[in-house]
Amino acid sequence: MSISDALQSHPPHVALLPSAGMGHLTPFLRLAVQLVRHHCRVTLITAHPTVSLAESQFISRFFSAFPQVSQVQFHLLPLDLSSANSTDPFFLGFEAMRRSAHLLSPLLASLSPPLHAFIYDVSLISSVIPVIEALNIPNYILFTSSARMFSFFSYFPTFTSKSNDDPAVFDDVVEIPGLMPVPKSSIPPLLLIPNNLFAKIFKEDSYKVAKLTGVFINTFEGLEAESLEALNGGKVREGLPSVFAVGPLAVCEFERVECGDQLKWLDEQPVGSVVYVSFGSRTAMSRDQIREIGNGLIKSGCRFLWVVKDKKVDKEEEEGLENVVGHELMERMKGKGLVVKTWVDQGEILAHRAVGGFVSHCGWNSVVEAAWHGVPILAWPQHGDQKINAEVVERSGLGMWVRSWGWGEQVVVKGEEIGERIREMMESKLLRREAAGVKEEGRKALRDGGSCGITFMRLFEEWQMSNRSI
Ligand code: UDP
Ligand code: G50
Repeated sequence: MSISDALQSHPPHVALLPSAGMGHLTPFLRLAVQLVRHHCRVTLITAHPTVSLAESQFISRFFSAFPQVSQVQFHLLPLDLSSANSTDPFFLGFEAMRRSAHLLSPLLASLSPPLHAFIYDVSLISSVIPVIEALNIPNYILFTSSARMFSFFSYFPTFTSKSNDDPAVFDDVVEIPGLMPVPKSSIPPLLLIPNNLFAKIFKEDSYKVAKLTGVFINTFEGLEAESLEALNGGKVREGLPSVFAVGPLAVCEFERVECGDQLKWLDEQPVGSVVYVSFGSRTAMSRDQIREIGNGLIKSGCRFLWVVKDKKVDKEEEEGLENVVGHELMERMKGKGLVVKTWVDQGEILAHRAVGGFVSHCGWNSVVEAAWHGVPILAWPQHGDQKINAEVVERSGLGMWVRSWGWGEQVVVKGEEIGERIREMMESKLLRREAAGVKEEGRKALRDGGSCGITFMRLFEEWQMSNRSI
């Protein structure tokens, strides 16, 4: 019997547990869709409450589209804020899940049929491992960033022990075997601040990666050959689990949101003439920087579709667009582009033929979506893993990065400079050609007989071997 016949008659049962934030939830739901399409039985464990409205709406849309996926609700215990050492609502979301992880034990044990695999978020590793080891279920994470960032994460215990654990004395570059060096300036800034919540989670979890059965990453050879080879070739750290490159994870139909006006406007613009500007789902910009971006867009002379964000969490967005951007600037932008302050359908925008460039913070989902459509990126990392992702963008040819712009809140980048760099990106034939090459590699990975299908088959074989009953 072939693997696909065996899968259809005895489908493996997989449970997924995403963590807080759209950047973490989105790739989980896209992976769930792939597993369903490969005939797996899928249970999605959803944490309540979610941090943002976008997350709860996304989850509802997913279950409406995939009624065959079972939902199990994971009710989080209230978090004692005084002991958490962070004010970031998404990190507090990670922590609430970590502190509630023991509640997963009865929940996972009661699933029927028994699980062949449990796939959960990277930010839960050290709290989930004790639970899962007691239940003896193969355990995987979906790493929600790049393979390069996973290399850094896996190598973190090695280089911090070399630096006596004091982040202040980290070397100027981190030399990860098999990879281009990571400069200190690219390290997620919170890791350089001792005792904050994110650094604590990152450190605890990175020590435990060898205990995982495997790691899923939304990436592909054409984008990250170097890191994938270093990871699976055993160079980065001894005893690392297998890394499964399951990307590019395709944007799915259930993600569509109403954006008729924007698409209609894009339909009226010439091919490749519009620059799309967005910094993802959880990055608010200072008012000063917002004004400079507006001036920069006008200066660039390009048409634009710009998504403004004023607050980290959507529930707190109160001010109207005009108040945030300013009346005078809004007037000057009229007829030149579209400015919105709502959730947009990024998948549809990047797919549109009018869009010729993307000013992006380099959240990993945005990078892979741009790669899928071959849209060149002007990288402007704001925080976290985004500089390490920008290194991938630059190296793969998908985009350009102006390092002197620094992290989001370090400096206010002037409109003049922003405008010039946008023009440079939009006019670069080289970038367009290289981005088209990355797109072609991504499409190849998803074709019949491509690397993505082969990776899934390898996994299913592993699951079948580990359990003769399927
Ligand atoms: N996104 C979207 N519309 C928006 C803002 C974000 O569809 O208005 C999606 C985007 O396509 C991506 C995800 O939300 O899939 C954001 O994840 P990413 O890793 O790019 O950045 P983060 O928001 O986590 O910083
Ligand atoms: C969010 C963030 C900062 C940051 C990251 C974020 C990542 C991604 C990978 O997702 O580095 C990662 C997340 C959580 C974790 C380990 C690794 O515990 O604001 O750096």
